[in-house]
Amino acid sequence: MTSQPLSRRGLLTAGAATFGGLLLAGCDRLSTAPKFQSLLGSAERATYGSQRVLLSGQPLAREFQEKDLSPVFKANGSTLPADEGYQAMMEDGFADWRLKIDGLVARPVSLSIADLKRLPQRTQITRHDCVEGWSAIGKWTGVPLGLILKSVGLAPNARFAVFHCADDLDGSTDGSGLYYESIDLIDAFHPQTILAHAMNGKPLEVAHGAPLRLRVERQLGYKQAKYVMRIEIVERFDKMAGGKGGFWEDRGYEWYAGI
Ligand SMILES: Nc1nc2c(c(=O)[nH]1)N[C@H]1C(S)=C(S)[C@@H](COP(=O)(O)O)O[C@H]1N2
Ligand SMILES: [Mo]
Repeated sequence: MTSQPLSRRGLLTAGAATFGGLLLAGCDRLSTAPKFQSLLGSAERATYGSQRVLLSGQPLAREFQEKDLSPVFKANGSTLPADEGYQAMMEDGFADWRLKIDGLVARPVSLSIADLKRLPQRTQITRHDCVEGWSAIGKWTGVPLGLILKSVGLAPNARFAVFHCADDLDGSTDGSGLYYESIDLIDAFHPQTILAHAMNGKPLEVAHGAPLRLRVERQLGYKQAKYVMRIEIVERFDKMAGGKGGFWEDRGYEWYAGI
């Protein structure tokens, strides 16, 4: 391992090990490094936890074909964050943007879009359902969130992933309107839960959450956080913002928005 908090090699190896069930046969030097052992230790605990759940029968959201893609996919909620820092990064093609992952993790990381694109990708065509009564079918490409969480190593008390976004949806100046969302580790490790950087084969447009948004396919539209800047792993979220785990949840919507 290099001295980086999380080398790409470490991320890929941990991902391959857990996804392919290979458990690093032949990587003796790497696997005996104390840093790596602790990473794998907690990652494995999370893996077992997630697999127990997956094996007990987590249905996949329906996936569609290219021919089913909606000709128009409405953009909803924020379509251009007002934040100056965000707009500066946008003008620069998000070259300076970094996704931070911190909280109850063994090794916090900061990843560029290029870093994310080098990891294993998943593409899925799914239907997005907004509570306002419209749906659209889109094709999403990105990195499975579970792969990243396994490699950063979750603490034993980790229970939720909180997505902090760049936009302030109610235009507050005190940060109380910043969009955020949260999901539990069951959904975080679900195979269709991805951090998407592309939509319909093209880089994600700003209106749809550039440069990165969450797709958590068995839940409603408002859970699909756009403009994700930071993922914080927590044990509880009741002391955060309005305490209900999301912008819309704080305003009365259900936290578990199953379809
Ligand atoms: N950051 C952020 N994420 C968000 C929203 C938002 O306003 N801000 N709106 C939500 C709602 S209600 C829906 S339906 C979808 C809309 O995604 P779209 O603009 O790609 O259609 O994003 C969700 N995620
Ligand atoms: Mo929505």
